[in-house]
Amino acid sequence: MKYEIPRLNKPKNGRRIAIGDIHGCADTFQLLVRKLDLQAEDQLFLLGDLIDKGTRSKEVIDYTLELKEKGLNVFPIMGNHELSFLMAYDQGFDFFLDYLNQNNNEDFLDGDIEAYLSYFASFEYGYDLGDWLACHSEFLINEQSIYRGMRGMFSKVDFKISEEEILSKRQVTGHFVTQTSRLKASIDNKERVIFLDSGCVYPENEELGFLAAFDLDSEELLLQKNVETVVQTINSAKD
Ligand SMILES: [Mn+2]
Repeated sequence: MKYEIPRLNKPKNGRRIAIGDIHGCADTFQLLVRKLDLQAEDQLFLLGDLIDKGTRSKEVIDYTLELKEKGLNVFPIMGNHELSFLMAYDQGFDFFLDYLNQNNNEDFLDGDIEAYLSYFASFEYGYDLGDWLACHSEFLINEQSIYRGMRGMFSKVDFKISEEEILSKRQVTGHFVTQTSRLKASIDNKERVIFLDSGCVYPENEELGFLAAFDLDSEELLLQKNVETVVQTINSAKD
C-alpha cells in the first residue's frame, strides 16, 4: 500500500507554524502556544514525538485535543514515539503496561486509552504544503528507506513521493536533536532542510533545552526555554 502524504493549501490569512519534538514537556508547550496567539486560520504542525522522555505526555496530548476543540487547525504528525506506543499496545496488555511504566506514561490509563490509541493512529506521517514538507524525519533520495533514521520502524510505509517532489520542496522536520546555534544558522542560510528539534527535554545542555516554533512563511523562529517543573535526567540525546 502506497502512503500518500496529504496536501494542504496555504491559508489566505493565516500563518503556517511548525513545532519540533515536545516529548512530554507540557508546560513549555502550553507557554509557547500561548505566545503564538493562534488565530482561526493559522495552521500548526506538531512534528512528531509529542510523547515520552518527559514526564507529562498525557497533558501534551490533552492540550492538542483542547486546541482542536476550540476549532484551531492543529496537525500532529506521527513520530517514532507515537508509533512505538501503538506497537507496544499490539504486543499485549502486560507488555503495554511495562512500556507505559518505562516512559512515564501510566496516566494515559486514567483516560480512555482506546481514544488515545485511535488519536495516535490518526496522525499522518507528514504534510505536503506545496513549498514545504512537514514531517518527523528528513525525506531522502537514494536510500533504502527514504525516511532517514527510520529504517526499522517506518520501512513498512511505502511513501508515494518522487525524488523530484522531494527535491522541489524545503522540509521542516524533527527527530534529530539540533543545537540552537545550528538551527539559527540553517534558517539564516535558507537551508533546504530545517531540523527543528532543539532538544526541549534536555535542559541540562546549554545549547539544547528549547522548544522551537518556526513560521514557514516569515521564517521567524521562536525559541521557548524549557520551563518544566519536573525535569528528568536523561543521559543520551539521540532522538
Ligand atoms: Mn524525538
